[in-house]
Amino acid sequence: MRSERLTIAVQKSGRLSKESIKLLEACGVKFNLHEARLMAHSTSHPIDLLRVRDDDIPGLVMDGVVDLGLVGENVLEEEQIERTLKQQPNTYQSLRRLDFGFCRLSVAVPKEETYQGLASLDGKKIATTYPRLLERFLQEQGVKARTVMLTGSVEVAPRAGLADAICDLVSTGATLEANGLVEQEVIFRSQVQLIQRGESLSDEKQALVSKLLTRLDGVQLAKE
Ligand code: PRT
Ligand code: ZN
Repeated sequence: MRSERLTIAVQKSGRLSKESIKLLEACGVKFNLHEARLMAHSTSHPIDLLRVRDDDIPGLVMDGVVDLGLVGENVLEEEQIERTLKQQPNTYQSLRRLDFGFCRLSVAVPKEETYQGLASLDGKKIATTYPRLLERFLQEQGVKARTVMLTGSVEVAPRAGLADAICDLVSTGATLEANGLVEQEVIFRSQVQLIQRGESLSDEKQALVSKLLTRLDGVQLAKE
């Protein structure tokens, strides 16, 4: 039997963790967080938090393992393209776009390279953690470049001779600057979304989600 507690997947530790918990708490949901634990139970509502790596959140929602998730659109869209190609479960409902986790996925090239538009990327190797988003962009733009998958340290790939350019997340631009890279193309803009699994929830759980959304809208409005 399915648990009657609403389960929400959030990032365990990283850029989205604090804001995710803060948002839920601002909605009146209280938690007893133990740093090391995967699960956290709400002391005020029938809600359980599942604290995982952000990359796992879209899949957990699409597989219906959790009811809701808070995740960046970059990770969400990458997973959806991947699952669509592999014919795996890929549905979810977007409930709200939230005002944190803002960033952009951009192509950047070493500053000593002359860049004359997308044609300059033809035949080049581009290192990225988001190969599906990058490939979709390249295909749409008719650019024939190769993608090199790296899960970390993408910004050092050109200097290390692993790639000619990179496609990575940017917020202030300081990391690109520090690595002698120049942002040339923004291929995707991202912020955090609250998502729900595609399959319907029990009436009780859906009623709790509606209550949460009402509070969330109040919190977001108060911030404006
Ligand atoms: O361990 P886990 O897998 O959960 O965490 P992670 O290390 O994969 O992710 P984390 O915590 O770094 O980022 C989580 C999410 O935050 C991302 O998926 C984005 O949705 C969002 N986000 C917002 C960012 C940034 N801004 C960001 N600037 N994620 C990463 N960065 C990195 C970027 O990759 C680059 O290394 O910050 C650097 C660039 O920042 P600037 O300010 O120098 O431009
Ligand atoms: Zn991650």
